[in-house]
Amino acid sequence: MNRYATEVLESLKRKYPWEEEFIQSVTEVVGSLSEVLDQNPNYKKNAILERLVEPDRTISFKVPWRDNQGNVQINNGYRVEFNNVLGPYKGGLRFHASVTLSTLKFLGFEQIFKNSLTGLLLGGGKGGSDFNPRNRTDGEIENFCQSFMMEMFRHLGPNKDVPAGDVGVGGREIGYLFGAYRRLKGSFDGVLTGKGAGWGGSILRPEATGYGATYFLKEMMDTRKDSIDGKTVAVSGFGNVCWGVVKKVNELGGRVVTLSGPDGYIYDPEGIRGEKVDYLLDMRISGRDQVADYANKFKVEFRRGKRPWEVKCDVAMPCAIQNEMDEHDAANLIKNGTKYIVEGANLPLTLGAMKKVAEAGIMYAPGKASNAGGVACSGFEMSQDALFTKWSGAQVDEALKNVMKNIHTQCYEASKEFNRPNDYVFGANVAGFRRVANAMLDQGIN
Ligand code: 2IT
Repeated sequence: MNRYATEVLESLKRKYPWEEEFIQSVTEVVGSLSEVLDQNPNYKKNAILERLVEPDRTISFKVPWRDNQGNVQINNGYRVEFNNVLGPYKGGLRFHASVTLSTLKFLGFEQIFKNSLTGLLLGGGKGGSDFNPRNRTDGEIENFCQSFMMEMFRHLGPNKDVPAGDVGVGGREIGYLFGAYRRLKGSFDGVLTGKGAGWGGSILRPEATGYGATYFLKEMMDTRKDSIDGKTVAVSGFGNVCWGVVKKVNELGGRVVTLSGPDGYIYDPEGIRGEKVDYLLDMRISGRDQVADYANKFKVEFRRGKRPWEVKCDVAMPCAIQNEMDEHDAANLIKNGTKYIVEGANLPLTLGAMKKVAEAGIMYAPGKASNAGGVACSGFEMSQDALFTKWSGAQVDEALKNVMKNIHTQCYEASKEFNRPNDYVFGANVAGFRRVANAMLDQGIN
């Protein structure tokens, strides 16, 4: 690695040794930047890396709320406003028991480059809470969201910071959060994305991440004169991203054979189609957080405590959570002849898995490129809200396709430029970094 990048990384490790996930994401990005940093000494001279790895500000607050038993519960809430040189801070809110500040710093850092790749005016941020939605009632979710927004609202604004959903935050939660914001602020602002289609949301936003990832897969396959038609796809997760992938893969003639949850995975060799697709939505809203229900309902195999990466598939699309595919899983996929890995989640591959996959020559799309369709559609939602207008589904889909095609081209071209053909990790990091770093140079030290 270039000396400057190494120094910045080492100093970060000394400063935040406990922020493992954040260090992992920075290591992943700066590992690609040696040539670009060598090429343009202005980056070092202006301390671009040092400024990029430190969030503009981190908001941390208490979220007290009352549960159905009448007990007072306390959770931690956060918003990491990382970088806004390319637009308002933009990125999801994650409600999950595992959420820490390190998780949100890693997600916020990724988001800067992802949002940069979309070509839209979107800065990078992320937020959330260690609130665990599992087995909570609708009313409890509402109480929690209202309390969360009681602090969060003062930091938001349509040109300032615009959160969205992420793991544990879907249309229902965005509804409660938006209602609370609107009342507290006394203003109807386009301040959250993923809103209901009837009150400022964009058509196709729920599908956009999964559709976008599948469009990215298609672009990659096109470079090899290959196609999704007839391919077997293993997917993890059972949430929003997974649901979009299943729908689009079906439409393009592929077959999705797995889903997973914290309890294990299901194997449905005939493919997840028809009413089974809609059942994904029922599972999420049930709050039970398990996929065994699918196996019981449709009489398919359930493998408890296992991950889907042991099945034979042409394409693997991890759509659940960070570090859900390790070296061992990657070795299994390689052994089984998997040709493509496309990330729907953020950083689902460990650094070890990424290394294995690269060595095996698998076509591998990192999430900051392949899952950017979600935030891109959020960008479209912001444009619609700003003009008090509404795009048609066809218009959104066309714009989404264009963004994904353009991200693919940027990755492909950047990897070619530095003689690393088909290295999409390298290409995504370089292209994402250059746009944001050049904007920082243009805008001076701040
Ligand atoms: O990881 C992500 O890109 C998201 N959770 C979506 C962010 C957004 O602002 O739509």
